[in-house]
Amino acid sequence: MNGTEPGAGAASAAGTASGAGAGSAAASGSAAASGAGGKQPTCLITIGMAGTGKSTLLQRMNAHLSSKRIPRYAINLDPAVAQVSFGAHIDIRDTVNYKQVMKQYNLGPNGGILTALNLFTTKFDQVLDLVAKRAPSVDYILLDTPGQIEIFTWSASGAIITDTLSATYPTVVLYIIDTPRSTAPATFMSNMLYACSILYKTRLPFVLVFNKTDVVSHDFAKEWLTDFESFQAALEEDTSYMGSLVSSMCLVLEEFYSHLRVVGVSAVTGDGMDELFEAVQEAAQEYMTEFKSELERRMREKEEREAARRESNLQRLMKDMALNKESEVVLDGTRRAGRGGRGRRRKAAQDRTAEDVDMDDGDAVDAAPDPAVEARREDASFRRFLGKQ
Ligand SMILES: Nc1nc2c(ncn2[C@@H]2O[C@H](COP(=O)(O)OP(=O)(O)OP(=O)(O)O)[C@@H](O)[C@H]2O)c(=O)[nH]1
Ligand SMILES: [Mg+2]
Repeated sequence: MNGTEPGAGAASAAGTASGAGAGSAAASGSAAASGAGGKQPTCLITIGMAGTGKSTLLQRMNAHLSSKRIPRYAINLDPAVAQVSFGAHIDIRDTVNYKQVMKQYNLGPNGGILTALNLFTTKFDQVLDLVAKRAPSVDYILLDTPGQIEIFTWSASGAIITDTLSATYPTVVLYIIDTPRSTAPATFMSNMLYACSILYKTRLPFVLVFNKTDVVSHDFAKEWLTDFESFQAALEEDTSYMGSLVSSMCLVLEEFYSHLRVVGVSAVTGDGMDELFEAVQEAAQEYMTEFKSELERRMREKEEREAARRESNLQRLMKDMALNKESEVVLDGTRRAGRGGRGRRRKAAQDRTAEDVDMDDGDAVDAAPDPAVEARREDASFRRFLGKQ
């Protein structure tokens, strides 16, 4: 991981365009949000099954932004890609060699990619540091991900990536669909179920991006998403045993559909880019109005739970210490010698002090540490320690 500028023209565009960003960004519908901490770029995470065109679309988005002189920062999270066609500022392949991961952990390609990403996310705080340095001067952070969609449905790394980014930046998921491959109702439904589970897991604003519209228009999908009966009609032609299941799933997903933004694009021809960035801007706005407050509520709840846990630990500790203090009062020296480690150490210290004082012909009892003072000191230092937890 180096976080250096990409070699291609994108680098110079990103670097030089930052000053011009404001005006041109507004013209193209830049979603850079400004909050209390200054301008915040919008994170766009492309997620989708293998071969749907995520990397090609990212390259297209990068070129689109570059043509409008909008500064952006690109991150490649696919360890298995042979060539990164957009200029990645951070590339997972600089940090993890997934082929070696496969060998070392005796994994197949899918397991290798998943494990490589898991290893990389252990360093994600460093990635965030690099991003934070450039964040004030860019409008978008673009992330390409591998086609192993399970990363974002159940793997730990997916949650770390989406949670940490969305905790700082307005974050939008672009769920990429291969339009020509989704024309069969059952395949379409299966794709929607994936999209739904990703939305459920990430809880982030979502744009459904129907890619490859140069091959097949996404009009059929728009119709199916908004008109239940037309989807039913398509299903009736599908006589497979899945028909009735898909039909009932469709009803369940109606609510999901009602919150979706849908756009059709072609990563190859560049069609639909303006619509895509308009949808992104709306989604980023939704992050600010709905998701951010929900996220902050979840973080507040977590902090409250932590504070309650600390307080309860402290109470238990105080109780234990109060018991110890009572013991100090009632127990005599002989009894103290039989106590646990701290009591023994304190007794030894007292004995040493007594010996020292004896040598000076002083008063051993006066020189011994006052248990009450000591307990107060311990008390204060434990409070400080728990405060840091
Ligand atoms: N016709 C057409 N082909 C496309 C489009 N977008 C991508 N492709 C092609 O689809 C294939 C897969 O594209 P990628 O961008 O590698 O897909 P990906 O989702 O990144 O794939 P993985 O990284 O393996 O998950 C390539 O052959 C692309 O040229 C498009 O809009 N139209
Ligand atoms: Mg790819």
